[in-house]
Amino acid sequence: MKKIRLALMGLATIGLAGLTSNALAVDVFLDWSAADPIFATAWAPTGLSALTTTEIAQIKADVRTNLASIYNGFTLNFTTTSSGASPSLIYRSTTTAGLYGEAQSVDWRNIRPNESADVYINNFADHVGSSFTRSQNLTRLTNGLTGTSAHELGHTFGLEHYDAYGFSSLVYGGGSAGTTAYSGITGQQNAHIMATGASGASIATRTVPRTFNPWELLKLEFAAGVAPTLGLTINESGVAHGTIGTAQAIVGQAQPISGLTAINVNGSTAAGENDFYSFTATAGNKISVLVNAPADRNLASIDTTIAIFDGTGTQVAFNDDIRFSGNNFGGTSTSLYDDNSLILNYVAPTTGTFTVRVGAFSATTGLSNYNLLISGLNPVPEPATMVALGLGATALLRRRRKS
Ligand SMILES: [Ca+2]
Ligand SMILES: [Ca+2]
Ligand SMILES: [Ca+2]
Ligand SMILES: [Zn+2]
Repeated sequence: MKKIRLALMGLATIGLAGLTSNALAVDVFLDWSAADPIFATAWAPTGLSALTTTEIAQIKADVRTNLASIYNGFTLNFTTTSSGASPSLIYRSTTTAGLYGEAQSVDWRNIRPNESADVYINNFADHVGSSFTRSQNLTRLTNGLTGTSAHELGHTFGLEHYDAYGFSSLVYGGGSAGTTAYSGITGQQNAHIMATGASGASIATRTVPRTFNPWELLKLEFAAGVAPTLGLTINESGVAHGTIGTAQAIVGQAQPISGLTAINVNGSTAAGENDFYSFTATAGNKISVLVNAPADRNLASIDTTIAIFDGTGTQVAFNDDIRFSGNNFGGTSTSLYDDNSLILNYVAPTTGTFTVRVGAFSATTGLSNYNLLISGLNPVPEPATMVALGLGATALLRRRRKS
């Protein structure tokens, strides 16, 4: 489905090559400098006496502790003193009703390291009320501020709202044509950090602790400077791979925080071109495939499609656009989020080779770049695949002796 993208003008094209793992912790500055007077607005509906200086300090301390817990394993250090250029969360107010926070951008792979995000304290007034005790209201406010802080920061590291649906009990339900919505969604998405109003997030789900699901964690593992073991990104092969038979063989890398195995491919298509990638998966593996084309990074102007084929060359899963609304995900009738493509948790029915096709909705679409993130593929290449990847027999023998 064609949708006009909002172009972010004036941003230079940023190269994708050369990203490496960064073991040094990155400071995230929690900027509360404007916050204290705004807490009165957020607290007003409680009808209780004003928050004390001590209580406000405790909220700030708890938000910081909670963020460290939510981002546990990542190389982030949440600090309340600015150390110069660093990602920052700015606690302030807004005149826009209902807006809890706002991120500078959605920055897949964290190409821009020092973005900021706002958290609008005044709008958290709807998280509290006179029917709750002082202690309950403090907890509700703290949980709300924590969730939005983690959410907006997540955007600056590349997370999208649809990532909230990447919980492991969700199973691909779109059929071979991707026309059917996934089933079995009963609100689980709203227990995760990237949940939003469109996914059905409510005051009830915003006032309790939320966590990242495995798919959200995996995408964060591709955020440069944030992941202790940066997800593997390779470039598309220069050799034509426009059919299942000529598909580029890829293998995954195990990621320690999400526990998933994944690879990201930096590729492009010209008008009428399809790119095929093959990999092995074990029966029961949950295969997720995202074609991501952030508009501000010259990964734009493409309305993508993706398909998965089994070892017999039969199409078993398909997606054109990313659609969701509340407990509906996928299919063709739910609300359009993005004209990129995402298949979540296609369960491999057998052990063997699978092939993914990246295509464009329109065969006349011009040259464009994309990132293809695949998880659930096997990490250890079969010998034949290793040869195809250019790893010689010597390397293979050396590997075997060591193991
Ligand atoms: Ca960023
Ligand atoms: Ca290509
Ligand atoms: Ca599409
Ligand atoms: Zn958001």
